[in-house]
Amino acid sequence: MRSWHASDIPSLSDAGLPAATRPLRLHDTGTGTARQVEPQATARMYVCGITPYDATHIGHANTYVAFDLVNRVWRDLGHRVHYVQNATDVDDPLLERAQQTGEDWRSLADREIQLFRDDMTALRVLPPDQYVGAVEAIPLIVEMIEKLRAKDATYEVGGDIYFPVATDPDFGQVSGLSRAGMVPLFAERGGDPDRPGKRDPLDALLWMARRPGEPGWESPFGEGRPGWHVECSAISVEYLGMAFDVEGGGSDLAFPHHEMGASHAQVATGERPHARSYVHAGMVGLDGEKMSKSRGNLVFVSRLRRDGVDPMAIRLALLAHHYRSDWEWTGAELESASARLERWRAAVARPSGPAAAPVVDAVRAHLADDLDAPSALAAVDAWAAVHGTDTSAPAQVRALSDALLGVVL
Ligand code: 5CA
Ligand code: ZN
Repeated sequence: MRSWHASDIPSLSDAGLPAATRPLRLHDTGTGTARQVEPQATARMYVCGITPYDATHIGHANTYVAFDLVNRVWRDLGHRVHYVQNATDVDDPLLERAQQTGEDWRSLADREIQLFRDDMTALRVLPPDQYVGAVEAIPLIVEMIEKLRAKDATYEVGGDIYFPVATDPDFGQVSGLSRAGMVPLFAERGGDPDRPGKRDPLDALLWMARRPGEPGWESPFGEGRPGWHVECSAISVEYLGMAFDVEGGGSDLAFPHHEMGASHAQVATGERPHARSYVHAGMVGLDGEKMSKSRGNLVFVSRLRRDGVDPMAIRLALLAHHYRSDWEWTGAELESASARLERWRAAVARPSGPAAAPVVDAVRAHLADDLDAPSALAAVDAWAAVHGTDTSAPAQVRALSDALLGVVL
């Protein structure tokens, strides 16, 4: 599928600033520790994309802005970044929504994906190099299921194909959860632990035989559609290979989604790990509950934009929270972000300011430390709060904010 427009990133060295040196450390969910990610010249990242209905709410935006920081920090360090994202353009919740409203599921998905592209462009989230829909990935998905079948890592229940988790000795390492911790999450997040005929309640659906009234595609296992986890597993392995640097998404994807995807990939290829680090953003809530399409308690980026809110203020409101924290969206978030944006804009519009090198160093240090954006913003606040005599500083801080924080002043 078409990705979206990449906003320009100013070069900090052209702005007269020194090169970045501090490697990025990110919190890895499975080990529960912050680890240095050590990408090669080309850093490789996969971030799970939207299921295209009710896009783009503030929770989605928070997750994509978090991984956009990873992308920007890597680029600042001189890496090329190979970034891949999917869109789950056929799945149960999308089909259910289309059925409820009587809309064709394809037009619903197309419209929401376009809305998402527009929101991401407005928020200056750098686009993936490959933006891949589940439907267009069906041949890749079938190929992965065939590989699993050849390794005796599939079985059938009532025409549907399952993956036995027992075939992956590393199952559990992505989320770091015990079995007792997994079972309730599996049921809550789209799994079917109680289905009769499964060998293990946690075994994951790879291919679902076509149900009446639903779309289906021909495959060696009969007409049907792909399960959810194998979609991201197949797309990531096809475009990035194994042992790519970061797999990302919101914390609700750690289990079962990223756990299952890793097991599928590891068993299908015989290589490990699927990703070197599994990184998860916190959940944004509204009125005491996780913001989610199924609950309907949503604040949309497009709605805020239509109401005249500056997308850079939305971005600053998100960056004011550490990406791993769970937090609640309120109108006050936006007010303080808008005030901060005004202060920063006023400061870079001055003819001179305090020297930029210390604030550049501070922003880089905070972002390298597991993306501590709130501290990075505080460093820019401190710079903007005082006057100075360095005439190159305002342009340098403008370039810093644009390149590393994605906030155009
Ligand atoms: N299509 C799948 C991933 S393959 C999916 O989870 N789609 S989604 O539309 O439900 O979510 C898209 C991304 O936004 C995921 O990374 C998810 O973890 C994240 N997300 C969803 N709700 C929230 C929320 N309330 N706060 C933060 N992130 C969220
Ligand atoms: Zn995914």
